[in-house]
Amino acid sequence: MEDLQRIAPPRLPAATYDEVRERLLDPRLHPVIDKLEGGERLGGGDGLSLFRSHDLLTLGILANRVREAAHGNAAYFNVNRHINYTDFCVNRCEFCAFAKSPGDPAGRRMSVEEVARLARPPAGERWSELHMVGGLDPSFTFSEAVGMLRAVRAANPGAHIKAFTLVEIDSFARRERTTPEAILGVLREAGLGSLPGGGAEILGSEVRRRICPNKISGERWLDLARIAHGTGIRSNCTMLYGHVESFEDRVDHILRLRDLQDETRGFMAFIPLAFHPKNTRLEHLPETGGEDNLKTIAVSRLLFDNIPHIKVYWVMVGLKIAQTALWFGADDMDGTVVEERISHDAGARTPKGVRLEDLLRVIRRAGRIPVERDSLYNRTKVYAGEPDMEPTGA
Ligand code: V47
Repeated sequence: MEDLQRIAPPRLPAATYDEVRERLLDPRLHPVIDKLEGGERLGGGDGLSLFRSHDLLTLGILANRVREAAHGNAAYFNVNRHINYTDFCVNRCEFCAFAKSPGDPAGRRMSVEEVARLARPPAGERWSELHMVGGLDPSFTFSEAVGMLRAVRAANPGAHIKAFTLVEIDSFARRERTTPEAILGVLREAGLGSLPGGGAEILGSEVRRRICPNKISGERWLDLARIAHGTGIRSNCTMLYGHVESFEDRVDHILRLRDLQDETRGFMAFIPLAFHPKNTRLEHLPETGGEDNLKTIAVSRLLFDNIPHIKVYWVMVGLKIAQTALWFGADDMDGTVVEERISHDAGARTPKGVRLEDLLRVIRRAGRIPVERDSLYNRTKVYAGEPDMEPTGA
């Protein structure tokens, strides 16, 4: 893991493992603490003990130790914009409120000109990253995707383009009757910088059968990530949690990603995505709670000893939980986003985007140091200075 101690040393000394043991509420965590102290990798059983525990503060202290050992007091973010160019999708996953069936008058696909217009920041603003994903839209051809990338690159030459889920890459390869390697090569030449982490959902086949039966399998998603990393393209990985999955499914998902990361080292960040039920075919399910959101961040940090960054996606859990998560294992908050649709179509009550000043305030008020990064996690600006600790709001 990166050593950021030099730039952003922890402000408080981390609790020793003996201090953690003294305050432990859940004795089932003893073996996990022993392993962490001994530098031993946690296994599936440990992951389950952690997920099953309500000793949230212990989970937070343990995850925070790992987070601070790697990243000190830094909290990363970027200045980005999301663009969802088409909501038409043939997959029609049960958890998705964003997708429309091809031909549905409520759906919309943007023209290349419109996407390029959105990619160009207004005067006085800048976006260092454009995050672009869409549904599996049969009317959107691969050559149009390539044209879109070229147009976006011309409209905002300085921005890193993080685009297309592995599900879209698979669809392009099948429709073009070629390999994912060939698709990725053409996209890279047209301006693709990296791949976002969407489409992983829960990798296990039983959950997939229930929530996304038409989507590529978990094995295929992992194969595609392996292929992308093999071509030198880095990516993120996600986990959609809080629907029909069990803790076993979550642990299995995380360990499968961890195994692949041992092989490729191509994942930059892991992002747990909190399920939003409104307007989906799983609307009867409750929203995730703050306890689960913080726990999932903490357990992810503890199990992923090989993925450098754990991103708390403020769009899906809210700025207040995201801020708190900076003490529960998260070191990255995503970005300014500008216009998010996937979780907002499913009832998210967060703003669709935030201003840079808001992100800085949230991070500083958590007692962390805001560090702006590029899409490959190079630090571009450290916003040093003592945080304002007066308790006048988040
Ligand atoms: O793959 C869909 C999820 C993902 C819902 O790589 C939902 O930096 C919650 O992957 N409730 C897309 N989630 C978003 C995504 C992402 C977001 C931010 C950063 C990055 C990154 C990637 O959103 C989908 C799916 O797993 N999703 N519907 C829903 N109702």
